[in-house]
Amino acid sequence: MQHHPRFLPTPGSWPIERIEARIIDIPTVRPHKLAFGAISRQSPVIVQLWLADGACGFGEAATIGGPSWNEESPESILHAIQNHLAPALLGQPGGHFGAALARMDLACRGNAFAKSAVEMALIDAVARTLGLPAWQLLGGRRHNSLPLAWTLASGDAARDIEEAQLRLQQRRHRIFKLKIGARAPAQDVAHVAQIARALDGQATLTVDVNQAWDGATARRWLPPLIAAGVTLIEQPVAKWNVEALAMLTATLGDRAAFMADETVCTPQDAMRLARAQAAQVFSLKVAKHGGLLRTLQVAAVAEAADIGWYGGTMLETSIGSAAAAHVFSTLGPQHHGCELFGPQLLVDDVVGARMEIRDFELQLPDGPGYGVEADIAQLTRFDRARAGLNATHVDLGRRAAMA
Ligand code: MUC
Ligand code: MG
Repeated sequence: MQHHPRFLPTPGSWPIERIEARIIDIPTVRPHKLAFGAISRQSPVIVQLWLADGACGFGEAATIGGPSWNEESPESILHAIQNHLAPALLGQPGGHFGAALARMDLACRGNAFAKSAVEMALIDAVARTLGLPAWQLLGGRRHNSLPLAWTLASGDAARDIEEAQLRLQQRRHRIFKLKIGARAPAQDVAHVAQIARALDGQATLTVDVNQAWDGATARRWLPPLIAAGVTLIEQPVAKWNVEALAMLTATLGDRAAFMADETVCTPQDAMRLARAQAAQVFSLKVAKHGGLLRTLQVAAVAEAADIGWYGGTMLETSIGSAAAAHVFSTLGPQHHGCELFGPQLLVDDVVGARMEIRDFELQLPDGPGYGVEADIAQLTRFDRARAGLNATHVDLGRRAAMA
């Protein structure tokens, strides 16, 4: 009987030869204030993965405020990659993405952000060795551009209004997401209403409460926010509080759309939310889902359950943002745009040319891999190991002072 090798060698299946990861620290253009504190820099983990033919791909996982947004931090991501995920993949065939994910799952439970950075670099490397844009490996492109939101989170209404007006004038953004939940709800409502009045119908407004409210607070304070002009409400309650999210969707969902963020990570989370009819939109983020392929799985549950999608961000550089743009470009029409504005919030970037923003839309990149070219000199410049920075991520002082 003829012997069949388990994996037939194909150009995309060169073995994985080397995986390196580093933390880079890049300041933000202004303090970015969220319910849990203020950040003044981003510290993404950048992964570089080489196949045996020399092709090299890049991946990224960014957290917000170290382990403040969810459990993983840049340091835990780096540790998981160096000690568990990279050893599990070395020597494995590059193009077998599902098998690579399964090996990473065996080597390491959870750690979705860490896995996403490795998988992102793997798909980039394989796409590059095949000379294809990544979207072609992810099901094919359905969008060439997507409406691009900007987050107003300076904490100061006058500054937020100035920022929004400039971006409207530049024809860059007309969807604005306001971060609330750090102050008393009445103050948040006044802040949002002031901005809504100033923008007077020129923009669409979203609020992101980042889990800060309990169900009763949300039920009490969301109606005045909706009356002020907010049309999309993101993660008003704790990630575990699916019952409250379902109650809000049932009672207020005809006046504004409710979007799940922290509460929808795995495909199983997506199923639970769909069954509970707890959200009308899912914010999709490559990192929290554990990679591009699992983003497609969560998006598939959304589509099957008549739930819309939104292209979320963890404020990545242009590497992670372009990878997300590729997967979002393959999704269906029931969307609320995207917020891949991370590069604009950072003082500098780690690629040659950034993705273009034109007529309020992000132009989804083409070209091999994710269509952006990593700049090694910039990666070296911001490398934490070289700069000797510590691991402080979030200014909790402001929050503590308000408690
Ligand atoms: C989040 O929770 O959505 C996305 C945009 C932004 O300003 O913060 C993030 C995190
Ligand atoms: Mg959010």
